[in-house]
Amino acid sequence: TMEAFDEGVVVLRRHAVKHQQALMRDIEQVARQAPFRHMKTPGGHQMSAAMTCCGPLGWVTDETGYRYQPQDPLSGLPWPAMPESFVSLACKSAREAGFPGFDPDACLINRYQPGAKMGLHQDKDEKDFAWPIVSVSLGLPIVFQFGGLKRSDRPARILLEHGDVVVWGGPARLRYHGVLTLKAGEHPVTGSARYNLTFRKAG
Ligand code: MD5
Ligand code: FE
Repeated sequence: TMEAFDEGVVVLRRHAVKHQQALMRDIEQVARQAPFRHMKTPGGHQMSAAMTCCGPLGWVTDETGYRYQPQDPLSGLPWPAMPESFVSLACKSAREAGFPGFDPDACLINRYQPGAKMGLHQDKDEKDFAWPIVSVSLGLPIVFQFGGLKRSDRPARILLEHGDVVVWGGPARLRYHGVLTLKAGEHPVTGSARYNLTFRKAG
């Protein structure tokens, strides 16, 4: 089912469920090479979501700022390759949402455990905002905040559940967004966590 939730947003509810085993296996595989870590923001705070990356570029934050870079700062090695299960789901979803030719070069993997959240922010470290961001939610549900182009715009709340894929393009690409605190729970596929994959064309 395809749902045009707001201009530029296409929600493919439960679209990733049929790929859940492959996706979880491949998240674990990436994390063996590039472990989940709590990065530090330039303001000196530790992020409550744990992150890792795969693909040619990975998103990092530290005391010096935010950026994409080809190496994992923990190891100095290139980020793990983007698993085929990730690439095919991201490209197929983008195509269904009206973005043929989407060829992501970065996948950020967020792991939320109970108590983790992400404050309102824009994703604007990528070069070309004409490409969408494709997000895939796995595991425990979370309340997503969908704001406007100004931080002060009051966000709408959307529940994101296991398997939901959202393509954020066009006028939605630069909207403020975040997630509320993850509540404790148990999910048959992910245990006590929520994972979110975001596919980006960064470079
Ligand atoms: C998440 N992750 O659920 C979200 C999903 C991140 C992040 O925000 O930066 O890792 S991505 C949601 C997104 C991307 C681009 C635009 C908009 C939402 N939007 O217009 O609301 O962990
Ligand atoms: Fe974001």
